[in-house]
Formats: sequence, structure tokens, C-alpha cells
Amino acid sequence: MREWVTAFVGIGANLGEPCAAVLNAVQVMACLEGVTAVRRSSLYGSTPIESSGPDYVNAVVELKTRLTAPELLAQLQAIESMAGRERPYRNAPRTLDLDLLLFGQSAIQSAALTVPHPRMWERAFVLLPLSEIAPDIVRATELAQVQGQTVHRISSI
Ligand code: A4P
Ligand code: MG
Repeated sequence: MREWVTAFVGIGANLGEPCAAVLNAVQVMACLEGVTAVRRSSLYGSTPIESSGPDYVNAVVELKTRLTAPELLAQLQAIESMAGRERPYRNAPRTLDLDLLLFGQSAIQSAALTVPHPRMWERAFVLLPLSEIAPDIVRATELAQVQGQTVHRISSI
């Protein structure tokens, strides 16, 4: 039987009803076969970085999974599709974006998947929620490097 792996998923949305889309995505992830113990950060508001449109709602979840990383990515992309995700161009505003940030200790580099997520350490909208639920993973120096970015907590849970 496959081992359970701890993974972290970054969630972002800035079109439609972003808060509802983020909360709904967390609920759907918790229902996936082979996924358990889903733990969400607070919700954060953030100005678009290399993107456009309204402010984003961002969060990070920790989960335990028996899926492989490509299987988990496929499930995340199915949830994005259910939320009406369209991809007119790279970094376009979106109803829902689910990024696989970390998958256990794995380093993955394939055409469809790079883990750890290559841009996560540059982004306060990832590092702040991640540090809230997994303080051991994010160093103070890494948080200090993104402190100029506008991110604020919009929910206390
Ligand atoms: N892919 C490769 N590795 C991964 C991974 N670790 N997780 C591939 C998820 N997908 C991964 O993704 C494009 C392709 O990346 C996928 O087909 C998958 O096979 P996408 O979601 O279709 O496109 P995207 O999101 O526009 O591109 P990308 O590169 O994921 O963008 P980012 O880096 O995620 O940035 N500003 C704020 N404030 N908040 C945000 O949430 N998000 C972005 C998106 C930009 N600015 C933002 C925010
Ligand atoms: Mg993405």
C-alpha cells in the first residue's frame, strides 16, 4: 500500500466570488479519495503580482495523500475546471488556481509538474499563509524578502 505523504497546495482566485471559490475548493479537496487531514490557513487578500484584475484571495492548505504527485495535480486541475477556470493567457485573472507547492520531500521536474513550485519563495501570498500552518517550513529571512508585497489577512480562521 502507498505511504501517506504531506503535501501543500496554494489556492488563488480573483474573479467571480473568490472567497467562496477558495472555501469550496478546500471542501472538495477534503472529499477526494486518497486525501485526508486537510488543514487550511486563514484567507489573505493580495494585490495581483505579474497578473491583473481585482485583488486576489489566497490561502494554503496542508493535506495528507496517498495519491502520487501527478495524480494529485490532475485532481487539482479537475477542481479548477469545475470552478470555471479559463486560460486565455499566462497569469490571466482566474476563478480558481490550485498550485502544488510541496509534496513531501520530493523534487519533481517534468513537463507538467515542477515541485517545489518554482515561484513560491518569491511570493508573500504563498509564504504568509504557509508560515501560518507550517511555521517550520518558512524561515524568517524568506518572509523578510517578500515583506514589501501587499498581503493582509482577511479571515481569522
Ligand atoms: N505546473 C507545473 N508545476 C506545477 C505545480 N507545482 N502546480 C504546470 C501546479 N501546476 C504546475 O499552470 C500552467 C501549467 O503549470 C499547468 O498546466 C501545470 O501542468 P496554470 O495554472 O494553467 O497557469 P498559471 O497559473 O497562469 O501559471 P502559473 O505558472 O501556475 O502561474 P503562477 O506562478 O501560479 O502565478 N498574484 C496574487 N496576488 N495572487 C495569486 O494567486 N497567482 C498568479 C499565478 C500570478 N499572480 C498572483 C497569483
Ligand atoms: Mg497555476
